[in-house]
Amino acid sequence: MSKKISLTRYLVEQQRIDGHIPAQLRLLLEVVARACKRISLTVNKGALGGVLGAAETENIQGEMQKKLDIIANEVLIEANEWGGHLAAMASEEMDSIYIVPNRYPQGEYLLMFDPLDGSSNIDVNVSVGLIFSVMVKPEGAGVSEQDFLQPGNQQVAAGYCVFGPQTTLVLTVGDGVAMFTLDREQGSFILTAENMRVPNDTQEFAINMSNMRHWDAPVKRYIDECLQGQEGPRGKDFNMRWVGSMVADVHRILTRGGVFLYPWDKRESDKPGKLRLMYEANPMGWLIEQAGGAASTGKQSILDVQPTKLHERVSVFLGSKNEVERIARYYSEA
Ligand code: FBP
Repeated sequence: MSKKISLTRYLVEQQRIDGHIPAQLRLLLEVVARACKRISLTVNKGALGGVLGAAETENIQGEMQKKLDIIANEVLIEANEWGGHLAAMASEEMDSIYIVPNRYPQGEYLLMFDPLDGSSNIDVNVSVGLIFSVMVKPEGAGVSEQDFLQPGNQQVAAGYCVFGPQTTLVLTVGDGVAMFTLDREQGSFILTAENMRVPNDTQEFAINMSNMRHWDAPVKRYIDECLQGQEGPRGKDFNMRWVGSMVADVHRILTRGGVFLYPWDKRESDKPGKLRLMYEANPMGWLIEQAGGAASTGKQSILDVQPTKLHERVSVFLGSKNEVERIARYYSEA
């Protein structure tokens, strides 16, 4: 990639050449990218900026919020509420939807986000990130939580930003997956990969192994066979990686393949899983599918799940197609 193509230029060309993205959506993506830059700088400061540690408040999921969860959430709200491209926003860190105040023009899009994913890694200098999903508000006056409850296959844009050794923004508007790296000197995101592809096969799985005794039979069978390696039914050795930040684990899979599993488990048997459908599983699932991979709950494609509530949880299997399909087959055989 010789010429340095900025995110703005990439989006303008996508809009001009393919007419793939309407002007308002392009603006929205540029605003989200600007917010990512601000959050990246704040995360990067760490203890020097006094931003590490807990915030003494809980979110609707009953999780203790981190200071950076709240800071990142506020940066995204402030950046996006006045631009005229949004009707409302929803976040992991907000109980209900945030409707754009009447003092600003109401737009046609709905933005959902996990403002800081990988909370357990924030204070220990391990990669964290931001995940977002964009949908169109259904016709009709006003906006409500019901307008957000659309299946993932209705997304018009999705992406994540990893705040790690590099700050990397990865996104799709339904025409493949592109990656941009923040050039801190220029202060702009530069295109560093296009048409990212996830290989169909892999020898690397990502799961929190400490939960093994709580898994259901299909997951136990799948991981067991991977661990048996060459001597086992898979006839090949598997490696394991688990960062504990979904953005970092999924970024590795988009970069070199792999399969990510966060299944239902008996610890909270009344919940379908830990990860949230609207602003974790849907955007990551669409990115992986746009890169030739697959995303499943074990029983159906994640993108076909009809949501019933904003902070709904779901079982997640995503990555290299043949592995995700094998896990789904084990569920159908169970
Ligand atoms: P949040 O940090 O946004 O709550 O996300 C959940 C998450 O941290 C994912 O990023 C990650 O994949 C998973 O939970 C890690 O879970 P565990 O701590 O059980 O390994």
